[in-house]
Amino acid sequence: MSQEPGKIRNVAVVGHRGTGKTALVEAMLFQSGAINRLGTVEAGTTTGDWDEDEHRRQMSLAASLCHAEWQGRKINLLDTPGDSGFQADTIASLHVVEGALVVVSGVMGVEVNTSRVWQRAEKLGLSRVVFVNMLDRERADFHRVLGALQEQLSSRCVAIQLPIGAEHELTGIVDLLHNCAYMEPAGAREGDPVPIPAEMQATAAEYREKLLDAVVETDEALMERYLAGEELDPHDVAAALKTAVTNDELYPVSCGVATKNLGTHSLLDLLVEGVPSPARKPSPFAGEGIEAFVFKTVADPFAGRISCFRVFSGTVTPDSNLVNARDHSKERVGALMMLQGKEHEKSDGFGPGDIGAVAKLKDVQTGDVLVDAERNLDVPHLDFPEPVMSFAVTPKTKGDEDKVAQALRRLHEEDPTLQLHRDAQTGEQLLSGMSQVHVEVAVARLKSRFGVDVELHQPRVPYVETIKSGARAQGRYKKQTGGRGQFGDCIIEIEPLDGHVGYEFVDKIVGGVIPQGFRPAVDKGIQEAMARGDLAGAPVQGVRVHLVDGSYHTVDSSEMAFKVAGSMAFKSAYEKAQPVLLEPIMQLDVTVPDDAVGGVNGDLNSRRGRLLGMEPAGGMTTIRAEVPMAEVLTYSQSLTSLTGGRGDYHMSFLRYEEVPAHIAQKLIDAAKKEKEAVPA
Ligand SMILES: Nc1nc2c(ncn2[C@@H]2O[C@H](COP(=O)(O)OP(=O)(O)OP(=O)(O)O)[C@@H](O)[C@H]2O)c(=O)[nH]1
Ligand SMILES: [Mg+2]
Repeated sequence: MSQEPGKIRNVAVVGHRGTGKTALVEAMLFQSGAINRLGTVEAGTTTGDWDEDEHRRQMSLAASLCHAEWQGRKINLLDTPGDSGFQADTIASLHVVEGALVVVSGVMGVEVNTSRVWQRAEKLGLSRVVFVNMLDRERADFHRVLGALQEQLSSRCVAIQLPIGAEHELTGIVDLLHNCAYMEPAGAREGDPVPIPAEMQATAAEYREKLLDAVVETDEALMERYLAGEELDPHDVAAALKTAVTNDELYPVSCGVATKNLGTHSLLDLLVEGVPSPARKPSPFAGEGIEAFVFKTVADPFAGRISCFRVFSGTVTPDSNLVNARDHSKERVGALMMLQGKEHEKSDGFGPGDIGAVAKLKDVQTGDVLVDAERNLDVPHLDFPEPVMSFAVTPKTKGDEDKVAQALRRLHEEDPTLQLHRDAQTGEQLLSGMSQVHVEVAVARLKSRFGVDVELHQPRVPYVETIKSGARAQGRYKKQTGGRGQFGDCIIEIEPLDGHVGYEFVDKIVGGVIPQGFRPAVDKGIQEAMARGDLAGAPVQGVRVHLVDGSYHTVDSSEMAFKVAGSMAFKSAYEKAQPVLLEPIMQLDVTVPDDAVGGVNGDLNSRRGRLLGMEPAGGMTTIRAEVPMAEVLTYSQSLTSLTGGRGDYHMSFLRYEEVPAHIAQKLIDAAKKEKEAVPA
């Protein structure tokens, strides 16, 4: 039956790509007895990375929900992807936990996404625990990494464990809180604690004092006793530590080797003793009746759609009837499932604070809240970032367009940062995502799950055209063939609009030289001509048109004739009004390690970029620049090679600007060639 909230811990395991999160979750599951074999990422046998694409790429692509039992508590563990291309699940996971377990590499220390996810956790007021992993690797150094954590993340990071030995001579860890040691179990379950080895005692005492100093700092009563020289009760210290972690005043730093299962005993103890239970953190909702927040959707080809939810209040039981707070639609909850990676086990209910899953809800989406009765709720906003890069997609088999769109809609349900839309201007289907790998994985899934094959192309840059000066022109359409003729005649004046955006049509006809009924046809004809500018076939914008004069024929004039006249007038005025080509300018924020700043700046210069500023913070620098979109269509590849994969960027549309003459000429020539090749 469902757990009481005080006996639950909800922990998102987060950190930079490849720091060993999945391996560490595997080790905790193994240590706690939830699984019987310690799987490896290499063999594709971990509980967290169960998807085929995850095996192929040796990385987590989505969050996995797992659970372990330790000291009579249920610990829900969310193994999240570290790659920023797959951050949607990481962001959503942080909304349903009280604590974040931040995993860092003992070699690399604080990396780009370590800082990013730390800040996200901070914004959400989550308690944080750090695990310094991979201490068996060459050049791993716990003390250097501890210093980096304190300097770059928070001075309130404090060691709660220490390694015994280093690199390949690492033999165990010291648990400073419990004053004991664990010897390296070489991949077996960690046994009972042993006394701290003699050669470690002095160092352990030194760091234990630092830990006590940090803890009593947060607790006045304890501080008084400590200063009076009293020996502190370990239970009191643990209780004060928990309060400090709960209140975001202290960040304990633990350590070990995930792949050898070293350090997990102490880490599990720390999650139970240090991380607050749901009972100790306030609910973001009203806190009455049933309130379950759907944070993740899995498009399982066999089980159908699976919704993962976190209960904030009440108990969700099988066969209950709930209401979606978003649109008040009714949802019947069928069988409930407790997930362990891809395995599911039937559950008879999830109480307040717990995390569970349910299959086949009607139209529940990620971000929805299910309630038992209608009430007004402030639903937390999952602020997913906008995609940064787009590819044009075309089905390999003609006629598969609908199938592709439908399959991509399903993938979008699973991952909202994957988006599909048609570019109104270029007519292309654009698939946008957070990184090239992100989009490539989506394409692989289209094939493996939905059986559709697509090709990716570089998208076309949505150039536009505009005018730089005013001009006046006449459009006169006259046709006399046999019976009734066609006649339309108008004179227009065009001028640029501020900022080169928009279109305005001003009717200045006096005395009915063109009858009222035909004037909208002139407008229409002009707009049709503007859809494909004569410069490079791009749409024209930023033009105000005055319809100033004209004439008509009582019998031969028609709407059609005035439309053609309007279009002719525009084309001829446009030619005289200094037409130019505009290109989209993007704002680019690139975050790279300090040592890569020179190279990245130089590269941005060669892409016609304008540097706006630089903000260094903790070993990383964020460079802000404006760059033409045409120059950064494949920026992610370049950034990866410039920074060895340690860089990250975000891009958004800023405004349109005139294309420099020499580049514009090439585009105009290319457009001409294309036009000649394809007869209109
Ligand atoms: N030597 C050593 N290797 C480790 C350790 N922990 C993990 N690894 C290896 O490091 C690689 C990455 O581990 P993962 O567990 O996939 O890392 P992750 O943080 O889950 O990666 P993403 O999910 O892609 O962010 C794998 O090859 C692991 O076997 C460790 O403590 N020591
Ligand atoms: Mg992983």
